[in-house]
Amino acid sequence: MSKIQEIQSAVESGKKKIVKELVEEALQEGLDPVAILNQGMIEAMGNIGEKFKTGEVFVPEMLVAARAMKAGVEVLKPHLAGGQHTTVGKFIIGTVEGDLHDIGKNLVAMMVEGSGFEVIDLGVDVSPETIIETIKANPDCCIVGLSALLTTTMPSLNRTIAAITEAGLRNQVKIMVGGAPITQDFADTIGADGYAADAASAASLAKEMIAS
Ligand code: B1M
Repeated sequence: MSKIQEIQSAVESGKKKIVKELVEEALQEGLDPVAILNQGMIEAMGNIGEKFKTGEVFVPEMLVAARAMKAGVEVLKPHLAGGQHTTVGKFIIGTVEGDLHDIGKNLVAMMVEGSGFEVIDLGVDVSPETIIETIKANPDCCIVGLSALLTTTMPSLNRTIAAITEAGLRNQVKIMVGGAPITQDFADTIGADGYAADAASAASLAKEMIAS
């Protein structure tokens, strides 16, 4: 079994300590941090999601796998995020109301921060009101990033954008959306300014948004 396959299997079985050790070893062996993330960890979460769908695993298994992945991401973080220190703008990010998934959102926050933004991470289950208060408290914020992982929380994206518009703040910020069930079409339908499929694309899109 290759090191990346070992990482994948340890993430899937929720072995947090072993994941940390394996990621450290993989980096020492010179493996590409992006491959460790994509093929080792994100693929493992995809597998665990499939097993959840077919009833082979339940919520506790998803939870321990998520914790194991987070432990691995902590080790990878300095190798992924890049070393830019100047601030190109403020980026508010959160997972929308009703949704507790934060691994993808955290990866987006990390990559966006690595590309030079100051990131204000509001966490999960973030209400439209909290987003609005945060924009008001940070009038220099240029982008709001919203993540949703459940089909049932996709309407929260819509509600959040509508609330930002009603609060008269829509022209002040660009809005980026993402998350597994989101598509470019959906983003267009709800009036977002942009959609990114993954964390690296989110970081490039953020830079494009402030350049335009
Ligand atoms: Co949940 N869950 N979960 N879960 N969970 C999914 C999403 C699911 C697809 C599993 C399945 O059925 N196959 C399914 C949703 C089905 C649907 O809506 N159609 C599901 C379900 C049903 C549920 C519960 C309802 C289960 C229950 O209680 N019966 C429940 C809901 C709780 C809630 O939120 N209210 C629930 C709970 C949980 C846990 C808490 C146990 C745990 C989350 C722990 C955590 O995040 N701290 C969990 C997990 C781990 C998953 C899976 C297995 C993995 C998610 C993940 O971390 N993926 C997931 C299955 C799957 O995704 N295949 C599943 C890895 C991550 C790197 O990818 O988040 O997609 P992702 O992020 C990507 C891109 O989407 C994008 O970039 C990221 C990096 O490349 N991206 C953005 C994300 N946000 C972005 C924002 C952007 C741009 C790009 O701009 C701002």
